[in-house]
Amino acid sequence: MAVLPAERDLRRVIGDADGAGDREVDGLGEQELLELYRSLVLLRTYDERSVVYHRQGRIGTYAIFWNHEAMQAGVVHALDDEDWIFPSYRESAIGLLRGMPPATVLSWWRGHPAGWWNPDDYGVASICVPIATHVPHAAGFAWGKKLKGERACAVAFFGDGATSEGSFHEGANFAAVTGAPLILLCNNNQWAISTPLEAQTRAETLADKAIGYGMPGVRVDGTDVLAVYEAAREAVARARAGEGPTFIEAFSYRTAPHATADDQRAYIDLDRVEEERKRECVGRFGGYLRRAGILHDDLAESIRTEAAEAMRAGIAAAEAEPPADVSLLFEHAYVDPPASFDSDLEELRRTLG
Ligand SMILES: Cc1ncc(C[n+]2csc(CCOP(=O)(O)OP(=O)(O)O)c2C)c(N)n1
Ligand SMILES: [Mg+2]
Repeated sequence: MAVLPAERDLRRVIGDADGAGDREVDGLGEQELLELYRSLVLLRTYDERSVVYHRQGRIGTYAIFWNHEAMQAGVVHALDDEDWIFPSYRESAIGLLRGMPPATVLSWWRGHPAGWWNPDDYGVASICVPIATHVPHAAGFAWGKKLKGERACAVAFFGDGATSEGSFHEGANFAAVTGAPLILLCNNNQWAISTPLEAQTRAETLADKAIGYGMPGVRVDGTDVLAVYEAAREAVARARAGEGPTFIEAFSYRTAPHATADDQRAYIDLDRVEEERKRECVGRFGGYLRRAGILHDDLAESIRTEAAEAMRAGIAAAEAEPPADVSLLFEHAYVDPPASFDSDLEELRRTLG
């Protein structure tokens, strides 16, 4: 297999605000472009409402993904339904693009068992909170698909910080050696909580790491949904053709706190954040569609309203779930429960009143 040199230039499809440089993507007609826009707005609405629900005490700590929507939607639209997604906490709501109800994801953030979906129902694995530990899971899963002669591929989402973890290395190397049909989607938002990218690596770009594994590495503008889509579509085609994994570095800048528990004023330059927010991904794609005459105010408003309605119904359904029984904390932990199991549970029930 010939290994392409990792590309240092950021791939872009969407041009400037004045339309200079706008390109078209082969095979994407008006309907597909609007579907992509709907997905972006659904994710954006989910994210913005979730911050409000957190402030209102209706969900727990929440990992904000504002301005990461393009890398998530761009990839999902390049997949077929049979392909699997392995999300990190940053892609918690990616299942919405596979028909998962908002109530399910909101329940997950409420710490309620109604938020535990069956991965098989959506082709979406459980949300992975430990950094990078799902990369080997995705690699093994993809290899399994190859061994079975199935057509499906898998994509693992992880951050810039994750590339410093042993699990990332093991998963990437394993996928390369086995020729697994895997897409390694690195969300390079240049921060791992308060650790900046320059403290993370001496590599000039994260895509350069792909060379060491013997796989192609490409860099795309992570706030350009069409550039992400195009790169993901190429990676999927390689995977299906038996050419193994691809590393995609989706480059952006984190323009929201790491999570609702984070006060980024302690370490980030807020002027830079303001600057970056002006190029946020939903507005950028909206501008592209308007310049192409595909999107107009009424349509944009109805897409926003539809997403807001879905969230209103979602939080109502999540809050209508009866509280989970505390015995769940103990069940499934042991094949043979220890002798103290029953009295421990009794004590917990007494403590909780
Ligand atoms: C194995 C492990 N170590 C540490 C943490 C604590 N932690 C949570 S998020 C995070 C930063 C990860 O940054 P990055 O990979 O860039 O992803 P991002 O949050 O920017 O999307 C860390 C260190 C963890 N969840 N898992
Ligand atoms: Mg990061």
